[in-house]
Amino acid sequence: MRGLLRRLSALCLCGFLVLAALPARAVSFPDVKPGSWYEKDVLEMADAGLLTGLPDGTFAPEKTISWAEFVTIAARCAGLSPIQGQTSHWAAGTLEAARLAGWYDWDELPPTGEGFDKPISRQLAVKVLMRALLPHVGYDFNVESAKIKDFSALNGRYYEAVLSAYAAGVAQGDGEGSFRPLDSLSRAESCALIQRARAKAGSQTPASPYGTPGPDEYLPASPGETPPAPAEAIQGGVSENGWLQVVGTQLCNEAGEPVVLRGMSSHGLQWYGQYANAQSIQNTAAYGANVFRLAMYTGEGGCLSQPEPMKSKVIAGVEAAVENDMYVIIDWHILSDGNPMDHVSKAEAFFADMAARYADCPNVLYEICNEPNGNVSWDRDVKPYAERLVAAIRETSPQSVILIGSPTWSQDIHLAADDPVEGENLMYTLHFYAGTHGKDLRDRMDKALSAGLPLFVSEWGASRADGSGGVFLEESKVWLDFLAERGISWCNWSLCDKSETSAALKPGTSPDRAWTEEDLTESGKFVFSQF
Ligand code: IDC
Repeated sequence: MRGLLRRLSALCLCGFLVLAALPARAVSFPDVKPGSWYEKDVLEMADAGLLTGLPDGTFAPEKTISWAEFVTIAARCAGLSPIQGQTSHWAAGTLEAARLAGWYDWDELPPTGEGFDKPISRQLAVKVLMRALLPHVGYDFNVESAKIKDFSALNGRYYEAVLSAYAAGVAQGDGEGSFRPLDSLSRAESCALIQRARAKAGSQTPASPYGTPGPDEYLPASPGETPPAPAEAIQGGVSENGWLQVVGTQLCNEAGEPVVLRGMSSHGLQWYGQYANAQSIQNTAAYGANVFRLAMYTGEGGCLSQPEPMKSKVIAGVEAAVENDMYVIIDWHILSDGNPMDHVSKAEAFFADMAARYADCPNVLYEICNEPNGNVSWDRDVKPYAERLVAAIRETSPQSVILIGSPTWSQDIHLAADDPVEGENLMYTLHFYAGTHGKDLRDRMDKALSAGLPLFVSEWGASRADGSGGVFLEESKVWLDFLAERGISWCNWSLCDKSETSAALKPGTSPDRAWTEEDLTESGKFVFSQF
């Protein structure tokens, strides 16, 4: 009886009732005007049994589409069947199936139902649609992001979905070229979006469930032309290598021999600072790491809002690295605050303090701006910032290695190569995520190296660029081989137990004891085996 009631109420509530079981017929709606821009898409989808109008027989093209409506249509398009839902909402079963298929995450729409009838944002609609119908579309980050006028408004979590949707021709900007990621979509706009995805999916092999890439989608790219590799790069700790120096493009030890640093980056010290303690850092050394990166976020509750506690964390982290004979990177982790110039005076004061404190300490490297992004340029912002910071550090630390970022999350090394900062022992950071970045970025690295730019991969992940997805171990291996051939040093994101695939530790792992393989995630096992 309850089941019947539920089904009946589902019938009444479902504005977008799916009629897949009924024979195709020509549908019409009084408010879908002949000749309107959406007429064709709406009627085709109705004819295909993917949607109907509202109970009053209208379609309501201008009405905002809800999560439940959008995901229901996407599920029908992808052939995803409902499962047992967690509430009695008419779409609960479909939403549960979609969530478990990885079309969206728990925090984006909790299964408890309070958001089911709320508008779905454009970025989430695109994510759901791409994962439902076109999970393997690749894209060139620079090409696609350049198409989006308001790209800086887009959260990094949605790059993959939105950029691949642009690459596939599924997402298009509004009249002004903006994507407006947080705005809602009308029902008519949704039809246009879904129809473009269906057309594109129709011309491809059938979609497989998100998260299990087809065999040829992520084929490892072969490394490009290799510039001469360093004769024989050595590892080892600080007692063996002493002060580092940059010779040509190569990081070298005090004796001038090529050296490679490999190790972990912390996650945000304000969140996962417990894994930057002496025991955890020692645990990475036990697996062969000779460097540790201290990611001191500036924004997001980091040192701009709590300078003293964050500075103490950094100092404790440096001490732990020194005890373990490791090199250590002090990272000014700009992220949501994309332009380093925004807080240049604070950065100068911080690094001046650190450089004075560690003037005699060969362990320390300074990374002055994690990832410039958004409305930021090399000439106008990052280079002048780097010049000021290099000057501040050099007052007391004439020879330490300084790592410099570049626009587009430290990927625009070509801009730095064209116009590098003057000085000794300067290197440029390149960040990559194996599930997102591939051969294009490696080719760019080779070009920059050929132009004489010293590179340091101070952050990379085996996940996608949003820190989750995958893990992409084959792609990671291609990347690490590429770096090894070129004697390039790296730190992996990240040493923490957060439930995201880039994390090296399983949830709940104690920072206060030695670790075994059992404590490591898939990414952690792979990365620790590569030190
Ligand atoms: C991510 C973390 C994630 C956190 C997010 C926002 O993995 O848990 O919620 O930052 O603070 C970067 C950044 C790095 C990102 C990482 C993955 O330097 O801070 O960490 N990433 O998205 N650049 C590219 C990817």
